Amino acid sequence: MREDVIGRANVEDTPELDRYYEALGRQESYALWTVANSIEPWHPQPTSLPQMWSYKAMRPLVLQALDLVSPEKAGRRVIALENPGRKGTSACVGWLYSGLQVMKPGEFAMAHSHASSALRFIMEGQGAYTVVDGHRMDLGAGDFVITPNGTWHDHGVESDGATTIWQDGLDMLLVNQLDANFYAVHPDRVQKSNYPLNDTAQIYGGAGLLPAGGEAWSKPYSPLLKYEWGRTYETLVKAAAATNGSPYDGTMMQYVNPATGGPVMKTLGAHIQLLRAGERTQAHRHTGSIVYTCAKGSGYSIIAGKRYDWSKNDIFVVPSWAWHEHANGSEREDAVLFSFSDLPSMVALGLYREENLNDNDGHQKIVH
Ligand code: GTQ
Repeated sequence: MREDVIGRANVEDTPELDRYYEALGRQESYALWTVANSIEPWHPQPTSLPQMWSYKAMRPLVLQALDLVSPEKAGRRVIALENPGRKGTSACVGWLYSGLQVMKPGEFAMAHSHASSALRFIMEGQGAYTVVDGHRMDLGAGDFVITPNGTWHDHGVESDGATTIWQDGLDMLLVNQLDANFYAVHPDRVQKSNYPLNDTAQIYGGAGLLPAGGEAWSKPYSPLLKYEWGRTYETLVKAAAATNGSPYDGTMMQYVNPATGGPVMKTLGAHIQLLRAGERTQAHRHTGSIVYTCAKGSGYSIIAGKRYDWSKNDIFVVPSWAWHEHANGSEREDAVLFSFSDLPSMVALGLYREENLNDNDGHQKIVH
């Protein structure tokens, strides 16, 4: 890719150079100027596309898997989301993976661990649970739970529960790109529960309170493993009453590690944002890929100039550096978006950048 710009590679092909490139190739080498403009783009050039997955369309397909395959054979019964611009990479957007896991009452997925970090957002069901390093948690719709890098985890649904669908989010594709992934199967099929039910939420999920004294939390992830929907929504509503929020994100809060105030895990983070009835945000863009799930209400987002209308449990993605803005379509009900992202990785690596759209009242032009 030649560019007629000073400081950029602009070398025309000649038969002599072609022969030279072939000789370099035979020595497992190449001339930088043949690829320099592509591998040093002026700005991020994601091949991921904005995309929305309608829950109404996905749900029957996900439920169909219940009769087609068992979790014993599948390991985990998950229908994963594939970005149309990234076929064959298993990516939902960027290097983020996401899928919809389904289990019926009495089923479980075997205990395992990996170097990638995972998180889950519960979409529907009853009686689901997950066990993380011996901490058992019950999970209901809207709950958010993390299974950080290296922790043992197994999941299931109690026999008197209801079929459960939850969204998984993992950083495994990024970890694989970095050639740093490991996987292990637990010696027992399921972990014993070594602590009182929901103990981490009871101990670390309080109103700005942390255990005094004792052994300080030193692990590189949040000691609070489950963030309950009830408290989350209540906090959002209270915050929305006390602040105008951000012009780009509405009233947005980060799920944090209460011991540090930082993201829940080193590589993956998650946010929850409330758009008041009728609220419409302005456009901004930043590095980092985002997967959004509508947790309540309905509305639309404009991503890279195209409008996506969403309602409960619809999932949509914003690739890195894509302009995006959100709107609550209702004049009466608030709308809530859950999202997870690789923003902690971007920040940790010093790669986070952000820009606001200053034209057109901060709104994108719709591209048809
Ligand atoms: O339960 O950690 O959707 O390892 C894909 C891979 C979930 C999990 C997925 C996984 C998990």
